[in-house]
Amino acid sequence: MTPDQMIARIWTIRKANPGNLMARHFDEDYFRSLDEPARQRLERIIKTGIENPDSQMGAYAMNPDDYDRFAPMLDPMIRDFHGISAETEIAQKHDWDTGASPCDLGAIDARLKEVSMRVRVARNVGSFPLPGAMNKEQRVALEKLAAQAFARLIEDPAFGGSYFSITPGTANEIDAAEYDRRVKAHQMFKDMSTDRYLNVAGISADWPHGRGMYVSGAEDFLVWVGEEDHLRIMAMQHGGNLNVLFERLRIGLECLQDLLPAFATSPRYGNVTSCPTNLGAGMRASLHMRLPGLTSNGRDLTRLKREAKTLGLAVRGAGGEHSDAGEGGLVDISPSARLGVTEMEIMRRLYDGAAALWAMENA
Ligand code: DAR
Repeated sequence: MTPDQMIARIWTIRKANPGNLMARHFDEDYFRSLDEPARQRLERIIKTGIENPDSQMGAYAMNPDDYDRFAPMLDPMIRDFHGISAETEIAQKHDWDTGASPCDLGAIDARLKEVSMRVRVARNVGSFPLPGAMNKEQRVALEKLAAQAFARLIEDPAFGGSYFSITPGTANEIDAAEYDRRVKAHQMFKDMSTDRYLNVAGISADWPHGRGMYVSGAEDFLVWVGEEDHLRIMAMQHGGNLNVLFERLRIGLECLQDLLPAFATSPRYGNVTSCPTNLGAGMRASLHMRLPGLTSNGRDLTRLKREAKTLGLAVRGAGGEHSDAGEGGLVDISPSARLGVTEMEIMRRLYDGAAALWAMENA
């Protein structure tokens, strides 16, 4: 596709898919002001949004410095998605003081002692390209680095556990049956080669090489290797006490930080991630709740999404991104904000939002 053909296609997408932030903020003069190597780099970043017009963001960074190198194009998209005005200075701050503010949903209602909670952070090792631009050797090399770190975690009684690789021929390789079992258990990530957004961006290339998952002995601390980011580090528990959940993540994250090369960070955007939607804290905190009243028993999420949005929450099915509500109105709710908010603000918003939705459900 020539530059003129690409630009014409973007204008068509801008009209037909107004939610596509890449098309909404594409600046032809800026693009044409770039030299050929820079144009090619930017085309790789926005290719997913061109070939998938229904994209929300429509771009994935290929290298940690893309966010600064292509700020005239990416910053307006980032501000639009994260709700940050052009006048506001972006300077990501961090707060992991998990004991400062009690957030125990079980203390609100005993029935909330059973909610399933998960909080994950995305991290990328700064000395590698981001997943969209890695070759197979780099993917396997990164996995080897991560597996060495996990070996140290496995020796630690506070973690223990195992590392499961899906890279053919590796010592920790699991077979297809075990892989499927772990996916069904909501532990391992799904086959990325079926995701058209990730395929176009190159993020799912070389599947399944360089991919795997660490699971702690208690199965409450997991690390995905080689998914949309180099690492997705997560804690998962039942019970409603968000302080305990976040503290588990904080401890595990600090251990990994000490065992791995430096993570990619930006003074403005905080943790650097493949997708601009994950910048900042790089955190998605979520919990599953049964809200049959607010979802017409899972058949219609319209009202719940409307109410949740006023609380700064996003709603999706319990089966992950692009899934429907589960039995009895089982949904996944999570704070939308990730950039410009600290980890503790995210925890508080999840707690306050879940409490408010529970009150609406039982009004
Ligand atoms: N397909 C991408 C998804 C954006 C948010 N979700 C992520 N990063 N998993 C889009 O631009 O729509």
